[in-house]
Amino acid sequence: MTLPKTSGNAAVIGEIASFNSPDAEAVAAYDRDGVVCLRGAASPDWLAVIEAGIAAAVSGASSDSDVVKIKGDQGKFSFSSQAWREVEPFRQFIFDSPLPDMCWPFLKSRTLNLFYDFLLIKEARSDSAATPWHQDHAYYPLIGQKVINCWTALDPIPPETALRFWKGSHGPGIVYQAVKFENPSEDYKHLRAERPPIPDIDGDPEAEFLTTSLEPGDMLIWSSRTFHAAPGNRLDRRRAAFSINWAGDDVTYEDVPALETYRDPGLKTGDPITCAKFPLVRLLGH
Ligand SMILES: O=C(O)CCC(=O)C(=O)O
Repeated sequence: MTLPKTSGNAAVIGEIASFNSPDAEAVAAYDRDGVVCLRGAASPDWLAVIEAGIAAAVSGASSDSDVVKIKGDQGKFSFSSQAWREVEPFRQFIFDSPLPDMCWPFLKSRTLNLFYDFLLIKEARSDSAATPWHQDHAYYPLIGQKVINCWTALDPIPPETALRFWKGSHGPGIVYQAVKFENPSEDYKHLRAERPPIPDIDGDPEAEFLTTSLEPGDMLIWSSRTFHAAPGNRLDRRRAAFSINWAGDDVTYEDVPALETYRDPGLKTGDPITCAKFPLVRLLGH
């Protein structure tokens, strides 16, 4: 499979390991690679619920949202975070669907906390809406390893618009600097300069990359420390995803500058994150 590159010369070489359920083999592949795919994780009925949520979110129900039109592109891209607090269908999907029980095993945690939801829509021909290499964790005021992103495809996602992952990059546990998405050559506004800068991933001859095509309902699960990137959407149709970010029992809050999406004014450094904004969704034995 030949894919357009984010930049540089390294080839994409592997397929993300795929499973039908979060069994021991799937968890072992997640531990090894930092990403796995659960095929058909969201049923057509639950996808319809998410679509009802999107209709509400894009008509103004979600206050933490943004629409971006890059000069020269025909299509816009838009994103929305923490919409579950305002959009009932998103709340249903997060709390009432099989989703939490599908995601929980990957954290190997006594607890499962909702951190935030994220809706990402790249409209048809949002060619320049590329996502640079980054680790989700670089943006979070969180300490701990047990944070995962569970990203459900809402449209068919062929190789030319698929996410790609740097295999095993979660392994060392290092959090690198955050990149400014709109302009990677400028500093991110909450940059933590004490962290190492992102290495030249595409230029690293040792780096192995993983990707896969997705159908609606397929879910990628990755560690918040796994580097990933994605191209813009050159297709003549929407490329959308709804992701839920979960935290486990080794995670505590760090009171440092970060986007309000990820902060709660009632939490202090060292606190467990459970609060109305980051609720506890599962507790072992209950
Ligand atoms: O789908 C994309 O383009 C990027 C998604 C992503 O990087 C994320 O959700 O963290």
